[in-house]
Amino acid sequence: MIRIERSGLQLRHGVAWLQQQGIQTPQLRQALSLGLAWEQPLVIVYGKQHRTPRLTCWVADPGCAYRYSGLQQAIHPWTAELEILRQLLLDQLGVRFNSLLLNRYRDGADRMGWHADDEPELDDLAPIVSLSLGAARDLRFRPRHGSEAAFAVRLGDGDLLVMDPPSQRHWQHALPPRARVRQERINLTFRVIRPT
Ligand SMILES: O=C(O)CCC(=O)C(=O)O
Repeated sequence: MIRIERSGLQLRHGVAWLQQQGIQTPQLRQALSLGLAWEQPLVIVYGKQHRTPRLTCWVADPGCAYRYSGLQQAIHPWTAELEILRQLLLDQLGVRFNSLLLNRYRDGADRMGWHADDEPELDDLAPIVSLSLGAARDLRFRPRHGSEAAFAVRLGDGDLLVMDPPSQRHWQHALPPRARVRQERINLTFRVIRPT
C-alpha cells in the first residue's frame, strides 16, 4: 500500500487491491450496475434544488440513517456482493462498516463537488474506505485551511483508498468532470455511522 501524508491528512492507496483479493472487477461492476436500486436524488445547493450529477445508492444496517445535502437517503439492504466486500474489509483492515454510499458516474460528465465526509452521524474515529470500479478518475484533495498544495490521486479499477482520521476534519475532496472519459465508474465508500 502506498502511504500519502500531508499535515492533517493520511491516505493509504492500494492499486488493483480488489484483484489481489481474487475479485473479478468487471463482473462485480456489472452486478452492482444491474442489481442495485440507483437513484438520482434532488439535493439543495445554495438554496436551489437540482439532481445530483451522478447516480447514488445508500446501503446500511437498519437504524443507520444518513442525511446528505439536506435530504434523507433511502436505506437499501446489503446484497451478497456487498456483504463479501464488507467482510473483506473487516478481515484486512479490522474495521466493521455499517453503511456504504455508492456513487455511479455514468461517464466523465458525472462528478462530485468539493466536500468532506464529516456529517455528525459519522464516527470520526473510523476510517472511510473507498473502492473503485471501472474508468480511472482523479480524486482531488485540498486543505480546508493553510497553504498546502492541492493534489490528485488517480483511482483505477479495483483500487482501495483508505482515508484515515482526522483527514476529513482538515481536507476536502472532489471528483472533477473529465470530458474524455466515456466509460462508467462505480465508487463505494464504506463508513461507520453511530446508530440513532
Ligand atoms: O467517487 C469518489 O471517488 C469519491 C466519492 C466521495 O467523495 C464520497 O463518497 O464522499
